[in-house]
Amino acid sequence: MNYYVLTLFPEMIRQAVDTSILGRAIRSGRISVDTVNIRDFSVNKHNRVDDYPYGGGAGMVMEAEPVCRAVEAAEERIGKKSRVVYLTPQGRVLNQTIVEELAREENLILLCGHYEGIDERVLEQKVTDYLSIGDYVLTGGELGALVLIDAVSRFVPGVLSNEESSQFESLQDNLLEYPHYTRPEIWRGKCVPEILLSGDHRKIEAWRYEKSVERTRERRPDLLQHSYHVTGCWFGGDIQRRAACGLTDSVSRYGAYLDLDRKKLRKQGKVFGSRELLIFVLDPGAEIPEDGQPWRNLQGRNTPLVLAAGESAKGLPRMAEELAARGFAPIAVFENGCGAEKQAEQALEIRKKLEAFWRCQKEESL
Ligand code: 9D3
Repeated sequence: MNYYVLTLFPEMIRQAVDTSILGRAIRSGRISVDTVNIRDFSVNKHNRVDDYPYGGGAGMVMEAEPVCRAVEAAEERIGKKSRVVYLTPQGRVLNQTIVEELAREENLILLCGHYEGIDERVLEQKVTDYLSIGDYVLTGGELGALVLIDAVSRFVPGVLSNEESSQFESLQDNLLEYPHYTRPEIWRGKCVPEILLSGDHRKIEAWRYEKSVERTRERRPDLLQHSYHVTGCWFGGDIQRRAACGLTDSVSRYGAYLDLDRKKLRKQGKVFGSRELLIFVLDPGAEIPEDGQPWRNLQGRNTPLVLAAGESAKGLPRMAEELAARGFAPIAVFENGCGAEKQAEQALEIRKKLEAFWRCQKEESL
């Protein structure tokens, strides 16, 4: 990932990115951070880049021309079309989904404003994304750019070591992380929860999930409104099972698995709620057993659904329709493969679709 930061204070960017994990990532060539000093593109003999606002009012406004030339300088260095992110309190608030989406870019141009803002005309011409880092007031865009660089770089392969990278992100499932403990077992009279010493991994998992939910309810009840439970199910063989489990694990820390090939399950069926997500992987070429289709006893209650199948999938849209008639809301249908290479891409797509789904639900209920 190559970042191009356009700013009046390049040393502020350099200071931060040459340190710690980002510094290491730069030295190993996994990321690069180029700074472009907007002042170098001043069109004024006093090197000024700001002027009074038309219409009056407080503060100064950054001129369009130097900003435009700075963007073009970055575009020339890159040599192809890339996103231009303007850090501004008026942007969409950055979140983990946006971070992961940005991490898929090869180059990012980050524009940092100062003073009251930047002449609207150059923004209209050059900016592709308006992003804020939260609802509070900063003195300029540099800290926003740094926050973005830090969060995005974690998703660049090789930036985090195995130790540092967690397979599971804290915000998966929209739940906070469970509490952590290390030695000593008793510290100033306080014990480590007994269950963590039991060695019973199923129980430990269940306890951690419970703690995650409890903690989210206490500290971030707003997140809980968007929490969901993921079930990955499959119909077919090992390939489908692996795809279903892989996809489930990449969107959820606490996902469940369901083998639709099991006769018993086909008989008893299962009803999913609206706070669940069903990921359904099948091989549409597989022989469908006489006692019905694999979805025969699956029922949704407005349950978001992801359907995926192997390369030769044909009947998928029809299956999506049938499942829709059974109470599922198809949010994504992947017809062309569900291998490991595609997994990260599909997981991100699922998360984006799911967020849109929740947004829709919320609007409908208003
Ligand atoms: C004091 C000026 N404000 C008018 C009431 C508008 C204003 C302009 C520029 C407020 C802050 C800034 C500088 N902030 C950023 O450039 C910025 C920012 C932020 O302030 N909050 C959250 N995210 C970001 S990203 C860039």
